[in-house]
Amino acid sequence: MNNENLFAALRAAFPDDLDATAIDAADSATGTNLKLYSWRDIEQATARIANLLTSMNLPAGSRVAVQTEKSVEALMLYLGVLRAGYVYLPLNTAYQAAEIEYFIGNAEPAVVVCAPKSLPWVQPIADVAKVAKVFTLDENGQGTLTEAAATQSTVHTVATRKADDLAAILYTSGTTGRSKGAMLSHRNLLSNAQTLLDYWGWSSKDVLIHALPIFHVHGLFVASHCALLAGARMIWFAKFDPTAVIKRLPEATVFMGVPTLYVRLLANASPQLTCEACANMRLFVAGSAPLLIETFNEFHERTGHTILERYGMSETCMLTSNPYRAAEGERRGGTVGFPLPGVSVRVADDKGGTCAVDEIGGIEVRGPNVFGGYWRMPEKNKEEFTADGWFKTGDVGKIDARGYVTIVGRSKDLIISGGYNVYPPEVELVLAEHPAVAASAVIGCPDPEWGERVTAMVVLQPGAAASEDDLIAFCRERLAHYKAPRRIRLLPDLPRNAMGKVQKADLRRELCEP
Ligand code: MLC
Ligand code: AMP
Repeated sequence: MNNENLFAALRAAFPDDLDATAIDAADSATGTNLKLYSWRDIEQATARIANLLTSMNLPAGSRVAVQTEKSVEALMLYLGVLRAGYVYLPLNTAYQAAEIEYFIGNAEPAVVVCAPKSLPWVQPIADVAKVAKVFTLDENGQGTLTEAAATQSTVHTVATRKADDLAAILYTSGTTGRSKGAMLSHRNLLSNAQTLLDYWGWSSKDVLIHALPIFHVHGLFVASHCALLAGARMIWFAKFDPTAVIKRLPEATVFMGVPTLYVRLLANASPQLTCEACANMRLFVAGSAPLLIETFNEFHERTGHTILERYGMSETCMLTSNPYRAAEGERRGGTVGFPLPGVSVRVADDKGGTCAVDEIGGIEVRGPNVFGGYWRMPEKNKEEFTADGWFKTGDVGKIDARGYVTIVGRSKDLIISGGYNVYPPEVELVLAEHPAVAASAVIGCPDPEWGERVTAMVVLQPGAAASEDDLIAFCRERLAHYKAPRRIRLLPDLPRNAMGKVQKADLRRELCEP
C-alpha cells in the first residue's frame, strides 16, 4: 500500500546530500548562528523519537500533546510524532494550568511533553487524565525526552498511514467558551503544503526566515512544511526580534509573519530595513489577521516588496492567497487574494443562497484542505458545516468580479491580538467568577500594533468594589496573559437588545478609544 503519511512526503523531499544544512538555528537577540542542523540530523532525530514512541506500544491514533518553548528539537518532535504515525497536539506556551487541564482532559493524550519548569503542575494533571508518560523538553532541546530518545536507533521505517488518518489536532476557539479540537488529516496538511509549494514558487534554493511560534498553523504547517517539502534551508528564530531578523534578511529569500511582525519590522528596526537588506528576498507572506493597508503600503515604500497576504484557519489550513506570479494578477492590499487551486470558496447569504459579486455574506469553504470535524463534538460539526458539506468559516466577506476575496469582518465572536485568538466568552466566564462582577462584555478594540486589543466592559454587583487592576490581575492568574484584558472599563450597565443580548458592536463604536 502507498504510504500516505505526511512525513513520508517530507522525507522524500530531503536533498540527496543529507549533510547539507537544513536548519540554521539563530540567536533570537543577535541573529548570529548558534548551531547548524543537517538533513541527516533531522532524519536521525525523528527516527529516534519515532522509535521511542513505537517502543511504548501506544494504541493507534494516540495523541502526543506538547507545550514546550520553540526549538529545533521541538520541530523534530513534531516530525517524529508524524513519522511514528501518532497525532500531534501543539499547545500555546502561554497557556496556564487550568487551560492545560482542559486540553489534556479533553484530548486524553497518551504522551505529554512539557517544559521542565512546568512538570510540577503538569504531572498531576496528566496523572488524573491517565497519561501514559510525561517527558520534558527545554528551550535548548534538553530534557527527559532527549535523554530517552538518545538510546534509540537512528533507523526507522516511516509508519504507514492513510491520507484520511489523523495527523494533528489543533485547538481553536469555541462558541461556549471552551476550545474545540480541529482534527486535521495527513491529506489536509499535505495537499495544502503541495499547493502552496507550487503557488508560491518554492525551490530548494530558498532560504526561509522562520520566526513564528510552532503551535499554530502558520509557523508549524505553512512555514515548516513549505521549507521541508522544497528541501529548502530555514533560519530558525526561537523568538521574533525585528533587529535580529533584519540582520539575516540579506541571505534569505522568504519571510512569513502575522501583521504585528510587519508593524514591528517597520517600527523598531526602521533604519536597517532597506531595499538593500531585502535584495535577495523574493517573497514576504502575511496572514492570520487583517493586514492594515498602511502597513502594506509602508512596507512597499521601504523595501520595494509587495507583501503577499493570504487567509487561513486552523480548521482549513490556507484557503486563499494573493498571487505570487504577476501573470496571475497583482497582489492587492486589503484583499486576501484568490481561492487556492483545488480549494472552493463561496460567499453565502443568510437564506442559504450564494451572494452575487461584491455582495457581503458568510465565507464558506470546501476542499482537501478542510478538516474532518471537531474532536468528540459531533454537534459542532452539524452546526459549522452546511448540509451540502461546506465549512462555515465565521468570517464575513465578499468576492469581486476578478475573484479577489476580501474579509470585511467576522460573525464569530473572536478577537485576534498579534495573531493569537482570544475568545471573549472564555474571558467573560473568568470575570464572572470574580465576586464583585455582575456582568461583563469583552471586545477587541482596534490597535495599531496588535490589530485588536482585548478590552472588557464590566458592571459591578451593587455595592461591590473592585479596581481595574484587581480585575486584570484576577484574569492573568487564570488565563494565558495575552487573553487578559489590557483595559477594563467599569460601566453602570451594558447595552442589550430586546432579547437581552449584549450589543458588542455598540460598545466597540462608543467605547474603544482611538
Ligand atoms: C505576547 N503578548 C501578547 C501577545 N504575544 N499580548 C497580546 N497578544 C499577543 N499576541 C504579551 C505576553 O503575554 C507578555 O505580557 C508580553 O506580551 C511579552 O511576551 P512575549 O512572548 O515576549 O511577546 P513577544 O515575543 O513580543 O510576542 C509578540 C508576538 C507573538 C507578536 C511575536 O504574539 C507572536 O509570535 N504572534 C504570532 C502568533 C501566530 O503565529 N499566529 C498564527 C495563528 S495561525 P506579560 O504581561 O505576560 O509580560 C492562524 C491561521 C492562519 O491564525 O491564517 O495563519
Ligand atoms: P485560527 O482559528 O487561529 O486559525 O484563526 C483563523 C482566523 O484568523 C480566520 O477565521 C480569520 O478570521 C483570521 N485570519 C486569518 N488570516 C487572515 C487574513 N489574512 N485577514 C484577516 N483575517 C485572517
